[in-house]
Amino acid sequence: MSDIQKILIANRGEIALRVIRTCHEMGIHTVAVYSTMDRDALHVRFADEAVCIGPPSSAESYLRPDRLIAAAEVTGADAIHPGYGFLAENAEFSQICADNDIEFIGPSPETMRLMSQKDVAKDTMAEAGVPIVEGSDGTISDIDEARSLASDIGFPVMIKAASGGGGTGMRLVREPETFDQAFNGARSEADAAFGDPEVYIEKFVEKPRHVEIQVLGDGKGNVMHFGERECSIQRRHQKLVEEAPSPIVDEDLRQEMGETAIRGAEAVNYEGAGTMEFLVGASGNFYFMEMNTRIQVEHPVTEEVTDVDLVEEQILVSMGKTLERTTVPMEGHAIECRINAENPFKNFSPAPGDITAFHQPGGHGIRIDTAAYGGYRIPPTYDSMIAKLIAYGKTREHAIRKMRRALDEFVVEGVKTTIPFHQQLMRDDRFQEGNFDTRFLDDFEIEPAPTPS
Ligand code: MV4
Repeated sequence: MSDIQKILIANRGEIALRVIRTCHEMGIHTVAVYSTMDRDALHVRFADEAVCIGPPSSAESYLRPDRLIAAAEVTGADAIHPGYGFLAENAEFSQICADNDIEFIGPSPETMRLMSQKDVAKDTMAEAGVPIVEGSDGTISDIDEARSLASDIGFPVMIKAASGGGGTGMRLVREPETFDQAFNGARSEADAAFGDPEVYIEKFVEKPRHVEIQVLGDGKGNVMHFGERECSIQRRHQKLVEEAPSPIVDEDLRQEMGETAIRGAEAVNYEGAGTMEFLVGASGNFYFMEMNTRIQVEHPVTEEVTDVDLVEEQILVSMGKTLERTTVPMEGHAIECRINAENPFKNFSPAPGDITAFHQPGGHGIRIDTAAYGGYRIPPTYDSMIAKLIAYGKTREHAIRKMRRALDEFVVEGVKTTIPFHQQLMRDDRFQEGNFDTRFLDDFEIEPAPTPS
């Protein structure tokens, strides 16, 4: 076991605070980094030390490996926790950390590189016996070859960017007549976004659910899983609500998906926390989509139902802890609502500004992960998430009741938030029945805001 005494958190906002909290519980010293925009941010106050790493622009601060390494060197930090976003899935950054004798809390650069190429990740998982969606063997650049393959697979098909993730460079093609335009469009979008036009093709899975399995590996061949999260409530590939367990996953499917996820992660000798994303079809058929090599925004719902601190586990495996392949039972039900500074009545348009009043709910079964406070100015520069509200109950119904009550208590004044959207969703019949897939929000009609009389 190599001891870690001081961790630099290469992030901001709620996730920086989240990591700082666990470090302090473990007796580990913390170093915050911040842009000049974040001078008054809570992660700067709660860390033992803080280093300014540049101007507001992420490209000149949180995304600068040289400045992060310099900050680690001057403060004597022996490890870097990347959080999510920014450099969390950047293989080059994790290599730079290694080159400077700083422990990167996450998988090896090789594993991160492998999983960042979605076609390669898919091949790797297929070889490990993980089910994948039928499609092209790797990327395909010749349009005639691609069109003929699409016909062989059968329409509808999806075209996906090899360097993608999210929905960028992705096209659904329902009939052969529109294939060429979609193929060229996907390639140029991928090239513009990632500097890589390569795409691959697969059969379209109708009305899928997004279900992901939380895994943890020790880098010595041992991987365990912590069950699934249901993440189908998304809008334009941004998750808004996540829950654990999934209303459609029973103990048999959980075991099957869990063992599949372990097999996949073991095949790449996975180290650290990771997520295997699956599409689940209407009959419980599931297919590997991609692997996220970071701690995710929605990790708290898994923590609530397994009673495991996943950030602590990340740090322990980085220190050399050996894992045992025990099953982690899930108990109860947890739901997370993302509270964003966005106007849900105006197409979720960003709404940065000053929080003039902030009262967060509390009480039994309620957890809030946030870095916001009354008087805090939400910068327009970074992401719009200002809080994660997590409700835990014995059953899904209990968790929904607690969530409704907590949303009704939450006061955020000065900026528009997604709270009214969540209040309506938690009262929606289909949501309450657990009867939804990834298209649910496409035709969810939000009731207009009550006009003040
Ligand atoms: C798919 C699919 C249907 N069939 N692949 C969207 C983002 C990327 N990570 C994968 N995505 C999808 N891939 C096949 N073969 C449907 C989606 C998809 C989706 C997936 C998860 C959550 C929300 C989604 C919303 C639209 C489409």
